[in-house]
Amino acid sequence: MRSAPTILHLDMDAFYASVEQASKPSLRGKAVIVGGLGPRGVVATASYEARVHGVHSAMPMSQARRLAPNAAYLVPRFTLYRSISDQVMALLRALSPLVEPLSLDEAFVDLEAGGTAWDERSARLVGAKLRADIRAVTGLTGSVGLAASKMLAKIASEQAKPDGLIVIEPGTERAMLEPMPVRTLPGVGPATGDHLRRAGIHTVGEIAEAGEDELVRLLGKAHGHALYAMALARDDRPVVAERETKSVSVEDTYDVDIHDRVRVGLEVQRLADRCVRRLRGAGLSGRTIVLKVRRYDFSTLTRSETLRGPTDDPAVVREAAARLLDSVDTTGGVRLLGVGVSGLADYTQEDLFAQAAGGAGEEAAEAEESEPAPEPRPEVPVERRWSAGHDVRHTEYGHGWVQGSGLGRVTVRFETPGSPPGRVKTFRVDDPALEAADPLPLVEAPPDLPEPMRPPEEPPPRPLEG
Ligand code: TTP
Ligand code: MG
Ligand code: MG
Repeated sequence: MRSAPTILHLDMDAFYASVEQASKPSLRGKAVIVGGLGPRGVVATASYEARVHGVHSAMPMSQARRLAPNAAYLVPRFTLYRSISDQVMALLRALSPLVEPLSLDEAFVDLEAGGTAWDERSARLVGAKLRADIRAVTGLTGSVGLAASKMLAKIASEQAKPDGLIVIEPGTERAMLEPMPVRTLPGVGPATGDHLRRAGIHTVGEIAEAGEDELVRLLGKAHGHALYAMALARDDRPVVAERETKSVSVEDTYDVDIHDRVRVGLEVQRLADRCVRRLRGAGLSGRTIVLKVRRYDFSTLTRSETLRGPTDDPAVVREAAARLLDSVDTTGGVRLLGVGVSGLADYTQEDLFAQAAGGAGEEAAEAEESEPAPEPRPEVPVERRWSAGHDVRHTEYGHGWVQGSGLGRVTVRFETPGSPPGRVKTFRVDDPALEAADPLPLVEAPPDLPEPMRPPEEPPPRPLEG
């Protein structure tokens, strides 16, 4: 393990809810809950003001409404969150070529590899400047952890929340970990936590005390061994840069699950064609064909096939996708289908889709937009246009957002990220003066972004297979 706290972990605070608060001045300092608003909806996240009432991610929305009846309830706007995420990740890439994003709002950065920090003092300065830059560019707060390993940097950023920075000085790790609950360690979920508790192990210190043999006995070789090492603060995992992907994928989410196997097959063919059009449009070809299927219960699987050489032939991609579909059980229905072509034989499939969704443009982004709202859409198509939280424009009153709609009426609050809190007006849902609008930038004139550092060279391709 390195001797200086030069691994940085950033996690944005209450990310979706903070974006909504930055975008809507009247919600700043208020309880805001973002998630699926239908009868089966769950909370994606809650602002810190709402967390005081006990509301948290993954909670059924109905329970959140009981706990915080006066909060603002909004549906997620993924396209906007992704664009803010891109701004944040660009700031990280200016610090080091080794940036490992874990989700839209979270990443590891190896500052030493970037030459931007080499000891505690320089690391602390970089962390503080990063937080200030994020605020200047996005208007949002993120929390930073700095340590000599990934595990500890992540624990530190969690402790720093919200809006803070914590450095774990090398040498103090074990003393700090000792009193913490076992669940603090990565890989300890509810099941392992219970298992350890039944053996009388509650804290990280007690794991260390129990010894490696006892842990292996309790949890099996691999898990026991890994957990014991982490309890001793031993974590040598490197920060792995996201590789540039020469891949293209398209996917579609369906409003109503598709059950008919023939229809599933046709959709896959259609996606394969669309994918090839994109591939050709970008002047690319690829060797690995990937099929992604999300089933009725949200379980998602990917299947892939690697060809002897790269292709951009629609017939070849269609055939491969059809073969892949043969191996997938679709009884019960399909919510989402995707087809991708990747040039990187050793690229993991989930990453391929995660990145393609970030960079493949509108189709992927739109598919995401409806994702966390599994409940069927309401039957009233006109009101559907006015989702709570979405932006609108009125010919006379200007830019605003939908505060609520129902019974043929829509209530709009007229305000913009840079304005003071605005006034509310109510219209008929079919008022011709009202139309849907794109979100406005959260910060009016963000400062210029610094240049990104170059990612490391791609490794040479693996020998051909398949
Ligand atoms: P998190 O970083 O886990 O949570 P957060 O940013 O809302 O709050 P904090 O980090 O300050 O504790 O997740 C980032 C975003 O991912 C979150 O804003 C919404 C989304 N999300 C879900 O949609 N479902 C979930 O179960 C979780 C945990 C997050
Ligand atoms: Mg977060
Ligand atoms: Mg996060």
